[in-house]
Amino acid sequence: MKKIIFLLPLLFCMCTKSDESVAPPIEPKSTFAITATPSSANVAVDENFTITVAANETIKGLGASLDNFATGGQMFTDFGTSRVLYFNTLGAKTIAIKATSASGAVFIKNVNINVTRGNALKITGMQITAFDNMNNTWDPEFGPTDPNRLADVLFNFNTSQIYTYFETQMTKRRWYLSTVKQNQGDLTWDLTNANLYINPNREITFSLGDEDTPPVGQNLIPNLPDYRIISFANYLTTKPTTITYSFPDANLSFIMTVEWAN
Ligand SMILES: [Ca+2]
Ligand SMILES: [Ca+2]
Repeated sequence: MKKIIFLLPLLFCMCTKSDESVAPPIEPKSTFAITATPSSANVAVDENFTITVAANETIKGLGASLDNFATGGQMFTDFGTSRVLYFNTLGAKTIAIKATSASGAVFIKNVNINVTRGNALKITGMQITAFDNMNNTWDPEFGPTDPNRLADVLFNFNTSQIYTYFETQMTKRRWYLSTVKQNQGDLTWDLTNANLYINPNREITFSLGDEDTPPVGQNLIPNLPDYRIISFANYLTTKPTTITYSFPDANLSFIMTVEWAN
């Protein structure tokens, strides 16, 4: 930290015309420092881990970021010293932990985590084979034989997620929103490159819609709840690569293509 504090005034001097130069501001000296320790540096998709933060002074503010605070701010809160986190995408992650002391000193500590697949299942494709009023009119502004009357179909996956690094409870949020198949199209989506890795014991909330202009759309699942829960828990031993989900009460069925971990 001392080197950084020294470099900033130096750059300032180099960029300033000599006749306008002013003395660099004197930074208040601080010995405030934190450590941030992950419970494991190698975790699997959807596997919980903790980061424990410790400091040599009372922490008044604490923030975390995956983009070095390019987006989002620091959360000032009365927090514990340990947080449960997880990732649902693969690869190397850098979590920047920013702490502020009671006197306003800031210290940033990076934590590097590598996320591996573990036993995560990968969703690779989706085909809608039936939905309510399929092949009939969802866009009544078009005539009874006009192909444009057909639904412009898209689907959504929600999963339970921790939205910020400081939530202690999971809430359901969007995991994936599909492209739109205009006027039903082929009702088939290649999801190979969508990076849809998920612990097979977790649930997905599936919803299906017709896109309109403006894109508010209509729900294609006619009765409540206007979504259906899907799970892979029944297939842990058989590990099929295609799974058909049918919900006759909603005239809904679809085939999901998946890839199991070895
Ligand atoms: Ca349409
Ligand atoms: Ca439409």
